[in-house]
Amino acid sequence: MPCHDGAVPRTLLTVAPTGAETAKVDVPHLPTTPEELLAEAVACRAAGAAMIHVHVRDGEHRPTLDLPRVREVVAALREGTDLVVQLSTGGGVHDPLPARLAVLDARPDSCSLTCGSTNFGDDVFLNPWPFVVDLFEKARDLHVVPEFELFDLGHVHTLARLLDTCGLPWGGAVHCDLVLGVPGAMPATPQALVAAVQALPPQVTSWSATGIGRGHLPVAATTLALGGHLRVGMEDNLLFARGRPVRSNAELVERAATLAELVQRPPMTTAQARELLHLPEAAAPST
Ligand code: KMH
Ligand code: ZN
Repeated sequence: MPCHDGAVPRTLLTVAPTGAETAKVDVPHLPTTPEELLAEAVACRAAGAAMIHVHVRDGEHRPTLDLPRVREVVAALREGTDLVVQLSTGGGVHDPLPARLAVLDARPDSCSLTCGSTNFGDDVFLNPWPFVVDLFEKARDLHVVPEFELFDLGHVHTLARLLDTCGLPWGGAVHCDLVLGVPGAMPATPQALVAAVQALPPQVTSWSATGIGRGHLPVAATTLALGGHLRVGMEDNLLFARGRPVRSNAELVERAATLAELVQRPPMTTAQARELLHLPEAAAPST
């Protein structure tokens, strides 16, 4: 459901700038250091993003869940922007569940919370039910707003089970993100998106979607037509168009903002995003 600004419905644009899968050596402009992440966050904010989905990298540009490093990145993003900071609790496919749970101790505004396991290329992205419940309860205890990640129709069903079993998350907003096109999960097609959206439980207050790879634009266009919000970024897409690599996350946000403007649902501000997610106002950034 879009957030309304007077008569104008608005679109939440989330940027996922890094992910855990792409190596810096293969894509040198992938933002991996705290400085690069902050610079990309500032540029994406200017282009219309209101939330950032963050995967942290170590000094060697490898994915890490090291808590001091995660805290450093959260602090840098808070210091330099007023974006809603969402930490990935998915990490990489080889990250142990306790370390993924511990990410919440960095006290982000939001966290991803994947509602089930899925094949993920050659690997398995593990999210057993007890872990899903632990993550939900820890997020609620620490006042972190979860974004429920749904890679498959079964995950939509599991979200319904979770809400029926555990009640509402902290703040009461139920925001989810449909991720389509991971090899092994639901395909990045309009048909799959429509099926998943139709199955969302009634407690859902807002949803976004992202298509991985070549299904990105069809998914984005269908999402806007259905009234959903958008996630974009180099975590999900390294090609801007056939044969043309993405130059920066900001250009993906710019394109999404243009699409949103065209359908008369312009990007929402960070304050509107906080309202949508039932988050308190951000402290003013120091820069
Ligand atoms: N990197 C994937 C295995 C999330 O951030 O919560 C998991 C992922 C989902 O990206
Ligand atoms: Zn992620």
